[in-house]
Amino acid sequence: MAIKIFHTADIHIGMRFNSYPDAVKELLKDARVESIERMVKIANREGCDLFVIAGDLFDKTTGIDKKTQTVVAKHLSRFEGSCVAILPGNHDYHTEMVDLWKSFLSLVDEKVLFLGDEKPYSLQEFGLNATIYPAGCHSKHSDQNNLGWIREEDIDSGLVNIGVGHGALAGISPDLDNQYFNMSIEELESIPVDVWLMGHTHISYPENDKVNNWKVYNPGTPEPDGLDCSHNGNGWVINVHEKDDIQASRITTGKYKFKDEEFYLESIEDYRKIEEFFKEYKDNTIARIRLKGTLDEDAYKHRLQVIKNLEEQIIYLVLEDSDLKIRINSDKIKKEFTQGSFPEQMLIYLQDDEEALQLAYEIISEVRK
Ligand SMILES: [Mn+2]
Repeated sequence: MAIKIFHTADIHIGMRFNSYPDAVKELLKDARVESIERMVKIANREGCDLFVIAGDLFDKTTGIDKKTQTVVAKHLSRFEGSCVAILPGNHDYHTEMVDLWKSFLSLVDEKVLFLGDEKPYSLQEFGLNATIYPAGCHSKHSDQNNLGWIREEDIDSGLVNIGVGHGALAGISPDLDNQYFNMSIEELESIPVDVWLMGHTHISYPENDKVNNWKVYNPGTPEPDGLDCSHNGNGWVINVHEKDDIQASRITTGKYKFKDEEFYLESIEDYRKIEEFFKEYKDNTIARIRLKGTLDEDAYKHRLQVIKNLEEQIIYLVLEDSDLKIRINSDKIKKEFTQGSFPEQMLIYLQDDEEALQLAYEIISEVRK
């Protein structure tokens, strides 16, 4: 009866990363393919029988070159368990018109089972006492999920029954316009399969790293894919000992880390906050930092040195410092304005009210441009 499953989804091979410089773009693109290799190694080490990709292995249905497809097929062929089951998601949906799957499935070995239709897929021929019930995608968008046919099925409770689905999980991933095969946890739980292996939502579910007898799983993407991704990439290892004895552990699978941070600076010492934060992030990090606050002129200029050091430490840094201001003091006023002039008089007058002084200085500087 026992089956050990490695569950991933949303690898999005072919994602372009066009907002990054070429060298960074290539690293991020390659990382998505490499994540397959890494996950297969983990699944082998864990002794998994079944490797499930619950949709969006590919980012799109066109433009995935043959070489990339071949490398993905090769990585999957290294899985030492019995079967690799692949569900089409809403990015790599399946129709007769889509050549991607025809092409890719001609490259994979006989362990790969493509879950392209609404029907039960028995795993007996792979030596596993289990059946998969898929709810994949045949289009990019749909206001209806594909669970309907499974509800009508006579599910044999003597086998391990595995639901594999792709769509927005209500309350967990946003789907405001109801266009991503929306489904609720309650709806999934009401169907008498033993586990649901989901994809689409890019964060991991449930929250705990280890759970017992849990039914609905979503791994989230295995490789972080942008500044809005705050996790390190995950997959689930789900051990179905018996139908009522299921243990699952979340596994970290990602290579790159994205950090989107804001720092408030009031003095030159505050740059330490940045150095401190990034201490643990070395070469596998991409970051955006937004600097806010007000600094004396020398401290303000020092930001360039701090940024330079950080740029050398991590892979790529985006700096947003338009909200970081230079503090206005009497020296600066004297240096910039003619003595006795109206602006000089006004700024001196406002000297004790830092906020008003800053504002007046900005307005005057704007007018002078
Ligand atoms: Mn998706």
